[in-house]
Amino acid sequence: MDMEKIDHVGIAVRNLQSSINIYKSLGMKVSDIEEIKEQKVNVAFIDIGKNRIELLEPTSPESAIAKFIEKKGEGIHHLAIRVKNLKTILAEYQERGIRLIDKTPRAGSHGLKIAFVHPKYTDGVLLELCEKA
Ligand code: CMX
Repeated sequence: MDMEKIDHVGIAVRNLQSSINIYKSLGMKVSDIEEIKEQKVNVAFIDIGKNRIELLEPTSPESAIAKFIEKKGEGIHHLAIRVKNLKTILAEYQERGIRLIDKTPRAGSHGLKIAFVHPKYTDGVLLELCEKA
């Protein structure tokens, strides 16, 4: 199975601009804000060497991020792994009965294709698989 690297760590925040200012005050470079309509979030990325942190703010009370913050508070939300052949991996997982949130790829940031494995399968960690389009 073709897994390349940890693509990013996702952090749920209430107010994206306020979080951006915090990370900037720590000397970090933060990208412009991007809206991902399909996920009902606004995101910004922090590049640290070859690694990235994704800050996520909900754009609707229906957003998974809004529900997460309501239940658990702000903080680390998911771990994203860069893969090749996302469709094939999802089909294989499905065949093996692995609990998926997305059975087919959806649209993520920067044109990435993304899909989530359910945190109940991974002992409480929400895993995102992503593939460069
Ligand atoms: N990490 C670990 N566990 C999580 C979690 C997370 N991020 N989010 C929810 N859970 C747990 C809950 O604590 C709950 O566990 P318990 O039953 O033990 O209390 C369980 O999962 C069910 O959670 P819930 O609050 O009832 O919420 P839902 O079932 O409505 O949704 C989930 C949970 C993971 C299916 C949903 O958040 C989802 O579909 N996430 C994937 C999409 C997403 O997160 N999008 C935003 C990011 C987009 C991006 O990166 O671009």
